[in-house]
Amino acid sequence: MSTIVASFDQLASLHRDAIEERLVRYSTFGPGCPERLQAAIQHSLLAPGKRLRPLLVLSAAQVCGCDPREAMPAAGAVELIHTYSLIHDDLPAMDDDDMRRGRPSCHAAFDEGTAILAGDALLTRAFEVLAAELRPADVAAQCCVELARAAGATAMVGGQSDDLAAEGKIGSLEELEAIHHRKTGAMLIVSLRLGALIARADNDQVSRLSAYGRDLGLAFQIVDDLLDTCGETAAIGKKTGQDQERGKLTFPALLGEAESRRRASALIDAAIAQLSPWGPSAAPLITLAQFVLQRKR
Ligand code: GRG
Repeated sequence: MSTIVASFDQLASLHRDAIEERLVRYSTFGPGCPERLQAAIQHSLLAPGKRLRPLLVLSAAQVCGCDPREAMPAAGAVELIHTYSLIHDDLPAMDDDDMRRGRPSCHAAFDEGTAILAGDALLTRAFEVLAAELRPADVAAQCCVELARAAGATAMVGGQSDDLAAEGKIGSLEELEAIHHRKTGAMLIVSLRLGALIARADNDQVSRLSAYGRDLGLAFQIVDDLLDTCGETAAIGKKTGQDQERGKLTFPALLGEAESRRRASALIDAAIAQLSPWGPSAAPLITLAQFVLQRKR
C-alpha cells in the first residue's frame, strides 16, 4: 500500500473491497444458521460503517512493516465485535436507539430476541476467525487474549456498565474519562495492538501505538459527544440529541463545546507525536487521527 494518503476517504477506498469481502465471508454462516438470524447479522454488519477499527488494524500492521493482508482476519474480527456492541447498545434495555448506520437498528428491523442473538453470533465468530485464520498459533492465541480483554468486563463491557449506571448522575471529568477509556478506547487500542502483534512489532512500537490509541480513543469519544450535541442525523446515521435526553454525562455538558474541541485537538496532536519515529510511513495513521478530529459522521 502506498503511504501517500491525503484523506480518510482515500485510505478507506484503498482497503474497502478487501474489508467488505472479509465481512461478507465472516458473516455467512451456512447450514444450521436460521435465515432470519443470518439476515439480522448481515443487516447490521454490512451496513455502511466507517470501518475505522479495521483501518487501524491494517495501518498499524503496515507501519510495523507487515503486508496488511496478513492482518485481515484481525481487521474483520474487530469489526465483528464492534458491530455486536452497537447492536446490543441500541436495544431498549440499553440506549434504545431505533436507527444505526442510516438503517433501522437490528431490533427495530427484526425483533429484540433476534438482535441479541445476532450480537452473540458476531461476538463468538470474532474469536473463531482469529483462532482459525491467524498464523502462527502463538500470535493467534495472543490476539484472542488481547481482544477478549478489550471487549470484556474490565474494558468495553465494564465501561458500558458504568456508563449505564452513570445516567442521570453528576460525575467528574475523571469518571467520564475512565468510562470512555474502557467503553470506546479499549477497542481502538486493541485494533492497533493486534496489527502490531501480527507484524511482530517490538515493545517500543507496541507501546507507542497503544499510547496513540489511548489519546485517539478519548478524542474520538469527545467528538462523538459533540456530534450528538451539534451534528446532523442524516450524516451520522442515527438520531442526535440522545445523550441530553437520557441525562448522560458528556464532555460538552461538563466542559462546554469550545473546551471539548480544544481538548480533542490537543489529544490528536499528542497521538500524532507518538508516531514520529516512523516518519512518512506513518501517514495512514496520521490521516486516521486527523479524521477522528474532523469527522462529521
Ligand atoms: C453493549 C457490550 C456493549 C457495549 C457497547 C461501543 C459501545 C459499547 C456502544 C456504542 C455506543 C456509542 C455510540 C458509543 C460511542 C462511541 C462509538 C463506539 C460510536 C460508534 O462507532 P463508530 O462511529 O461507528 O466507529 P461506525 O458505525 O462508523 O462503525
